Amino acid sequence: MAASPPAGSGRILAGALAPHPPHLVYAENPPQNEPRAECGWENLRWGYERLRRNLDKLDIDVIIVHSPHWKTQQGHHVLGVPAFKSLSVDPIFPNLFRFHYDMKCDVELAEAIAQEGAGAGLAMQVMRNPDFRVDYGTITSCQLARPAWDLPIVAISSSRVYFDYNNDVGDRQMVALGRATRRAVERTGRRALLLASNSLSHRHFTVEPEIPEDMSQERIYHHGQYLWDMHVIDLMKQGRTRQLMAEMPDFIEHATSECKDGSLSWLLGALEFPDYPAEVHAYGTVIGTGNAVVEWQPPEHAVKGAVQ
Ligand code: 2X7
Ligand code: FE2
Repeated sequence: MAASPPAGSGRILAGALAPHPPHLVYAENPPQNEPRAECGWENLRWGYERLRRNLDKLDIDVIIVHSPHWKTQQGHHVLGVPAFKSLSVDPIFPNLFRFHYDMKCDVELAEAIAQEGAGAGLAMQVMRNPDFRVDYGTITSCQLARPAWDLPIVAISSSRVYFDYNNDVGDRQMVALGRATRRAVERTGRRALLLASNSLSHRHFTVEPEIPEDMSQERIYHHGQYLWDMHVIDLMKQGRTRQLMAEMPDFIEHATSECKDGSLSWLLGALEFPDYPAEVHAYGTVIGTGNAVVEWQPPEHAVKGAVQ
């Protein structure tokens, strides 16, 4: 970043649940991705288009993304190198995602998040390895929310706390990390967009169709998980995010949800548990997993005429 904005003037302009199935990037055919697709998963991709139209009206200067696919064993890590350029290959779907990324990072804000998190008793690390390969969850959510790659990123890892302890301990840490993120944004004067990169229900097919984008093969995997997804989305639409947090440990277990990696709990903590309605842009499955594109714009700086 050029000059640092005045301290204390920062705020979160918007937050989004921005799921990262690499299939969505594959289906869009951006020049950075090597494989070519005919089409696919339009419902979700058009939902992302609506999200982008809303976000483009905001004066955002940084994107902070929490990704389930940068898994760190010891605490929560943030990227602390000014730029990364390399090839990201999805380990499960190398046929769909071979993406040449070139991204800038906001190291000052990353360090502020690490400081605020440590001050709240969390184990925090700043990742300083310039050869580090950025995970596909971070890249996919950023590409779908802001394909121009014109803003610096802060990427936050998914610590194993849910797996080492339990869902309640995991959620408590992620809410604390969300609040630490908010304090860091305010202290450093940033105007931030926050992306929680996870899917909702996460049971998926074990055999890929011969043509990955053959939409006659895409469907809800399990009715019980679908009902959970609808319930969770309904709570978001009603602004009942405290109830959503209370039910999160059960949702994670019953729907094998990717929320177990903490991204959504982090976002809700950072947004101080919105009681205003979320804007749900899309819901759809990708290899049977449930994915929703959801936007929260705090009412004090919501854009008039946003696409609803
Ligand atoms: O990482 C993912 C995911 N969360 C959901 C669907 C398909 C692929 O990758
Ligand atoms: Fe994932």
